Amino acid sequence: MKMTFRWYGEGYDPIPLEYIRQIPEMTGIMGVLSGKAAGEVWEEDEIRDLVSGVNDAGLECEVIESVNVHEDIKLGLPTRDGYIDAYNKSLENLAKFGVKVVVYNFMPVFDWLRTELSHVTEDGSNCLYYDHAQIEGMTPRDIVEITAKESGGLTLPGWEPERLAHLDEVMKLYQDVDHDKMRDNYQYFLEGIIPTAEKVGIKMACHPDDPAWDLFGLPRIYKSRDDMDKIAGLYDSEFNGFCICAGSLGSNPDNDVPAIFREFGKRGLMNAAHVRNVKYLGPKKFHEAPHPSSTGSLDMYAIMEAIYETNPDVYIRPDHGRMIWGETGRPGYPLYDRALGAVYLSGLWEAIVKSHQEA
Ligand SMILES: [Mn+2]
Repeated sequence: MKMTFRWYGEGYDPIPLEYIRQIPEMTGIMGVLSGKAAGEVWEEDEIRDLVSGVNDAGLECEVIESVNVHEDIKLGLPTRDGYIDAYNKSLENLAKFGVKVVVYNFMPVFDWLRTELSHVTEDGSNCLYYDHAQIEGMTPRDIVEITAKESGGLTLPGWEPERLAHLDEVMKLYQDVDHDKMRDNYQYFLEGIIPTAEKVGIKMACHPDDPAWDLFGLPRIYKSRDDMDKIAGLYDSEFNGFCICAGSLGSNPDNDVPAIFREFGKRGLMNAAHVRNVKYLGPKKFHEAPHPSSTGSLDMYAIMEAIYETNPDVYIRPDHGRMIWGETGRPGYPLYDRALGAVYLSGLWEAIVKSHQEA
């Protein structure tokens, strides 16, 4: 496995690459062009600057996250063909600079969503928190405003101001899109881009909806093992795979997270992995936990073992972290707690590798 770290880029991420490089066993970043709106082409010179900057810091940039899919594609609007062409152009450009995997999502309107971004826990650290009872009294606009206010001036993925200006209009358009229609639109997108991904050698890795249930009546189609099976069936190719995110799927205790890693690893469809823990507090209520198994609801050893036994070369990263030791910054993406997470996962990995050698 290759341990990586999400990094938002110069001017967008308060964490210097040098600090990421100092995390033991860190090999690279999962990078992004943070200034890009969904639908825009990722140009060669922009990608070159990103990749060379990361390489100069002694890190690899083989995985890109958040080449965002334009809402018109998800809605199936006539304008989607132009956006699919742009997406293909971005893939072609990324491949020229050694990118091997692109993580993206097909979530309607919202990326991951929480009701509190700095929920104080008993040890004084703070973390991302979700309570569905709070959502039920809110409109989509309320949750957007809360998120913007709590994010400390940093734009969260999926919450770019230019997308939100059209929120009411987009919510209305989704009234005609149910889960099946959403999957049809997804299939149209996959038919448009997977041939290009295959040609240029980039494996696509779709990230789950987070949390793993429907919200505001929107059709969310990647919430469970069965959803993944349907997505895999939309376009049969190892280039149409998943970024399996333990914390996102783990928000719903009905999901057997280690089994999902194992099944889709075995099927050759685990193209990237986010490995983090989540603490289940009740129905549709959780907070994000430190990475170790003992502090949350997921069996992290079982997850890492499933990865080892099915796709030991996969790109992995710790996912959201808590704010600890007085750190401030982008909610969910601090240095310290994610570094602890990376080292913990590397420790599990060493133990698994050695125990398998001795067996
Ligand atoms: Mn994730």
